[in-house]
Amino acid sequence: MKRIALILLCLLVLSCGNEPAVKKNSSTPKRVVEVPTFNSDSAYDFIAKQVAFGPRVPNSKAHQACGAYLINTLNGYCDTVIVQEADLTAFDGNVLESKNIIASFKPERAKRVMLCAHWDTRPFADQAETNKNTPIEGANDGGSGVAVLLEMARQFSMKKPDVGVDIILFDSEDYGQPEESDYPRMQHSYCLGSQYWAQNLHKPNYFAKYGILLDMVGGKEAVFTQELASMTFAERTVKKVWNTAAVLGYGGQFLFQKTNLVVDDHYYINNYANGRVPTIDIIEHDASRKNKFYKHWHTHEDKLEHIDKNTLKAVGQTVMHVVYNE
Ligand code: AHN
Ligand code: ZN
Repeated sequence: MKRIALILLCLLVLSCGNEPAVKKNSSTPKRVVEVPTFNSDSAYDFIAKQVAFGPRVPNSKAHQACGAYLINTLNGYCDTVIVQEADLTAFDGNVLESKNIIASFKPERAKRVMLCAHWDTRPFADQAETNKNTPIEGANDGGSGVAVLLEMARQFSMKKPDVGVDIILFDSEDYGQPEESDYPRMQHSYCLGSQYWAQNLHKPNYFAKYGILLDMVGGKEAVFTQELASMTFAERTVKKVWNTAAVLGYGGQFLFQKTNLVVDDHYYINNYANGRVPTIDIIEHDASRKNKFYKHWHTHEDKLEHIDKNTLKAVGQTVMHVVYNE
């Protein structure tokens, strides 16, 4: 009997000492997150789908149809979709029936990130030599950013990131006044949808840790530099994204090189939304060109055939890695 009591006592002592070898505290290394693979074939198909509607110029049939397609597609992947409608007056007096599309994962989560792109395309080709007044296909300028976000939404639907995510597709970004224009000069004629959103948030107290804008992210051998407004308002996020790209092997496309201001959607988000969403711009920078952007920028050559899946992959995988690690 004594012997049994002794064995029981020993077992008790042993089981009490059976604590986990590593205590969970602040010194525990950061958790390792499995990041799904960004599928660039799927992203490419999302560009093809948009381009097939025709140029997505505000107030056109193609714009209307593509908007419906984007809302429907995001509804299939995300928890909620809010459509913010606004009539926005362009430099030429046209009132653009605009739709900002806001699709969310975990809309109740306080900790969130915002990812955005513009979905409309330019009504002119003012950088082209001929037919400057006919619209562009906008495979890269309009199509690519949206497509990368749609593919990310598809991935998020299969494996939700811990952080809340808002994907915002801005409208009426590219109806800006051409340099040669007979209309009186209008200030801030680009980015009408994001200007409206930044001054009329879709939720009154909307806040995100940071925002990432994707613009022209499908060009062959595109390089992305550290643009001034991104560095001024969201330097930590620029560093996080560029360091992540380097770790993933995309350092050849994400250059640690500082470049001049680009007045893009992020500029208005940073300036008008009271620092609620410090936002960076991932936009192709071409040092060899006077316009500094994608080589087919605002020409009729901005077509699907010039889209490079490797660039879509570099951007999509990098941003996904950042999001899943929040
Ligand atoms: C300007 O051309 C003033 N900003 C560049 C914004 C833009 C146009 N992104 C794509 N198309
Ligand atoms: Zn453009």
